[in-house]
Amino acid sequence: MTEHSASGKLDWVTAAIALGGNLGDSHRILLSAMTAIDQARGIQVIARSPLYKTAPVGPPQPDYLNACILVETSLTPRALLQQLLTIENQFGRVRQERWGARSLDLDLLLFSDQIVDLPGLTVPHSRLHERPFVLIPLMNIAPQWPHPIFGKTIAQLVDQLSMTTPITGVERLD
Ligand code: A4P
Ligand code: MG
Repeated sequence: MTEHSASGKLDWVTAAIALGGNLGDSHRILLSAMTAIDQARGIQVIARSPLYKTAPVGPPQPDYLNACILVETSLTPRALLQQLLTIENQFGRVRQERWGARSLDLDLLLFSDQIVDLPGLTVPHSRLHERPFVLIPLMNIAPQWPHPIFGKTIAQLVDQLSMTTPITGVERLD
């Protein structure tokens, strides 16, 4: 099927990406990573959330900076994730413990309205709907995007989450 991106580019689709980091100069690293993503072939950044200071989820570790971006891309989900992993490595990501401290984590959150379940690639990201440090930045740039599995928009997922757990530890930096 032929797809159009939000701006009408033929065969380009819109995707959402989360950025996070809590090692080194996270402010500089996140902004530089956004630039690197924009410069990659077949990817164009069309919206950036502000940066948010967030309390760590997982083992004890420093606070994170988190943000989300929307991109238009002509890549497949697999090729887009591969590009993100390459950029993580350029920024010195060393994988140690799961959910542990990292200089740069890039997660592919949403890829058009597609559901992808392949070895090493799950889209929508499997924890997207339960993580305030992802949902709050994403709501800033894509409140009406429907989650392809749950059928609820990002704003509705935030409402739903805040009914079960008060959303704390996500502070917008401007
Ligand atoms: N993978 C599969 N699907 C995807 C996808 N949609 N996007 C695979 C990205 N990667 C995907 O990821 C492990 C493997 O997941 C990848 O090789 C890829 O093939 P990873 O980045 O190496 O491992 P990870 O990040 O330690 O684990 P994971 O499960 O991605 O953790 P999260 O969910 O990213 O959590 N607290 C705050 N406040 N802010 C944070 O940003 N981040 C984490 C990491 C923990 N606590 C945090 C934060
Ligand atoms: Mg990750």
